[in-house]
Amino acid sequence: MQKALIIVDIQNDFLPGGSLAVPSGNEVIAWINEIQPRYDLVAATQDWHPPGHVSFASSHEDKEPFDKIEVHGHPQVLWPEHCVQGTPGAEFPAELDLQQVAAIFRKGMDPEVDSYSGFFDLGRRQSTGLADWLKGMEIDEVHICGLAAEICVAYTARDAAEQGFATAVLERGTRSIDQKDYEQGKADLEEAGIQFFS
Ligand code: VGL
Ligand code: ZN
Repeated sequence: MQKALIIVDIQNDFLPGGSLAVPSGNEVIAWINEIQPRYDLVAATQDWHPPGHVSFASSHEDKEPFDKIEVHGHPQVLWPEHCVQGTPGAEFPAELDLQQVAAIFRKGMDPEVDSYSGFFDLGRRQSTGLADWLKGMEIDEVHICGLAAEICVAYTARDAAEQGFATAVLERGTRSIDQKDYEQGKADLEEAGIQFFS
């Protein structure tokens, strides 16, 4: 078994003080640093939106953050502006150890389509190449940590399992924005065969 760790969206905007902060999101960083040496391969994802991205409430008239709309026939939650390419909010925090990170997969770059998973956008139009890269590295098991637990971590885990990887979410390495949404999503993921390690 070759095991990979995927660190999802540990970026300043998702940390306390950021524009789309995950409560206590900063608490996972030291542990994620500590566990990286246990893996054969470590990758990170980076939410990386152009200004005016379709997922920003500010890109739509009369909309507020957390309103729900439809984009190209898919439900879309509208967010505060976050992780805009080249801004400090999109950067990884200095405390996150990137030394062992072999590759960074950026997502959410299409102005018209949002992307939660590190593998595919929400419309499933484009792949980031993460699955093929992991397979090329002969990875068969992936462990997922990062932010936010019920959004980008959950979508990444679902796609990892669907791509045929033995998949686990590392609960010590993740935090949610909404605990109730997380618990609901967790039940669905467990049904899809995804493990949760506490
Ligand atoms: C995320 C909302 C919008 C995340 C990214 O990383 O969980 N959430 N973009
Ligand atoms: Zn985003």
